[in-house]
Amino acid sequence: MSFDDLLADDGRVEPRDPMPDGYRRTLVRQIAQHAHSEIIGMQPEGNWISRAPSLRRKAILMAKVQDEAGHGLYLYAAAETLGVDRADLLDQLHTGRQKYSSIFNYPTLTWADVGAIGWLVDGAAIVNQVPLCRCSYGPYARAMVRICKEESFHQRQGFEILHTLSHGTPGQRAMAQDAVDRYWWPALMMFGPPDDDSPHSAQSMAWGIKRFSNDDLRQRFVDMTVPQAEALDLTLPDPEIRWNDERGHYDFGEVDFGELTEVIKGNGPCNRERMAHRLRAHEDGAWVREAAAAYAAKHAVPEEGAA
Ligand code: BYC
Repeated sequence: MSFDDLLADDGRVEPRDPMPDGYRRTLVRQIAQHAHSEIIGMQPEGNWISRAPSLRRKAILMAKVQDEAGHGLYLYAAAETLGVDRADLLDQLHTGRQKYSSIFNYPTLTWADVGAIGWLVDGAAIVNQVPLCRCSYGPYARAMVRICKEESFHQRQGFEILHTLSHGTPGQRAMAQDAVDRYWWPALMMFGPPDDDSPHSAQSMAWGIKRFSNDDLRQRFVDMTVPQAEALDLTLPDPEIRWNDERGHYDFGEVDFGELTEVIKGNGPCNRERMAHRLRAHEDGAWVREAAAAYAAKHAVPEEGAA
């Protein structure tokens, strides 16, 4: 079946199927950015592993951060099915030629930020990623199924942290509110620029890579989150949020997309720190890559038919 017929039939494109160069390039760009986000996303929460307030919280947080490393690996593997090399993708991240999500350039100042990341950042990730389980490219869609299952645990643990804090001492409650105040707007920015300023959306939607536009997903996230904030007894830092009967959605205030542009350009509060840490970790891990390559060479199974 031709590429266009396959898409018209809502079929899945597989690695050996013919595909336009632009489709392949768009997928590599998006999947690589997504993989990079997962591994850079380990840093803000990783900062709190040694300071989690109990052994239980520490064990849960370690498992969550480890899940994110796993998501990065599935996604790099999905990108490799498109004929690119993982080491090259990492090199593009390290030299600033490929991006990662803006959200991970904000600091985690208190324990409540770990709750806010789980609730808001993983919540936004789920809204963005559930439709990607129906992405037209098979390996990406299948990777997203497992990632979304794990993200939903992550979101609930964040909600539970904030629920505990918001029903705790006045100091804990204030800490939870402060974290939500700082993470709300950056979470809305995760969905990308508004539709009118999104250069890739129309083509990605025509190719079935993205199923919904940036603004539609942002609205969906607001609609899902407002009632949850009420359940947490916390407020969202936007006086313009109110239910609109006519639209059947919550109205909300203007997102500062100038801030998103600045963070994407490298001028967010933690961009330099995140990249420096990533580079250091990559250099420190060189011996592991060398050892793994030596082991693989020694234990390589000869291909069938080879002498
Ligand atoms: N941050 O035309 P647009 C996670 C870039 S992982 C940085 O709308 P597109 C999690 C965009 O790349 C979260 N850059 O693009 C992990 C493009 O630049 P280039 C990551 C952004 O691709 C650990 C330009 O702006 N999730 O959730 O159609 C712990 C124009 O944008 C951002 C994914 O990656 C941003 N926020 O749509 C917890 C999901 N927004 O490439 C949680 C998969 C836009 O032309 N990705 N840009 O240089 C997507 O769904 C889409 O790529 C996006 C952007 C909606 C992000």
